[in-house]
Amino acid sequence: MAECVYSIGSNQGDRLGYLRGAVAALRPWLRAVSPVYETPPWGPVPQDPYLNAVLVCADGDAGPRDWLDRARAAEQAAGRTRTVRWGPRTLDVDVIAVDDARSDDPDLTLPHPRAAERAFVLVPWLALDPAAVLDGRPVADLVAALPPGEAGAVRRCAEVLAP
Ligand code: A4P
Ligand code: MG
Repeated sequence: MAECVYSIGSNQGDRLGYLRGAVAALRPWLRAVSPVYETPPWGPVPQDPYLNAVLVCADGDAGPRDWLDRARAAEQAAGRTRTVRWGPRTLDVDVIAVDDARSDDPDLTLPHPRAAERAFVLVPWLALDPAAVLDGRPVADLVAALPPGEAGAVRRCAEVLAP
């Protein structure tokens, strides 16, 4: 397995600092970093807006489990706090896809089962890679298929995560 796409998000405390912490933790494998977007909270829990971004990493020797371990290590390094599922957190690092790998394992489901419906994943990913494909479908098509207003509701920020 060569390439991993991560979604990173924060909606507590120093949000940009937490995203920068994730970039620092994943630096050894980092290949590309999307712009940062401020995004309305998705899901059943009322909470503050998120900052989200997408990272592409590569390592020819790594398998899907290695990428999950690296995501968890990045969350730990940021002192992640989260008490409620889908609730506010300092840092969430989700594995969106690892090459073309498919998995139903609840510990690591691939591709990420909700990524295709999430503007906060798709819009940054498309900005980073206009040719991106998720589970055989162009990310550009997935963005176009989002419910009206969702893609426009995620707003690109001036701040950058990495040079
Ligand atoms: N897990 C299974 N597959 C994966 C995968 N592909 N990547 C397991 C990462 N983890 C995966 O995750 C719960 C369990 O999912 C773990 O045991 C892991 O092994 P978690 O990170 O502990 O809990 P969570 O983040 O609360 O759950 P989940 O399902 O990852 O939540 P989501 O779906 O990521 O939702 N709104 C905006 N705008 N931006 C956001 O970033 N994030 C969430 C969290 C809610 N609303 C949001 C955002
Ligand atoms: Mg998560």
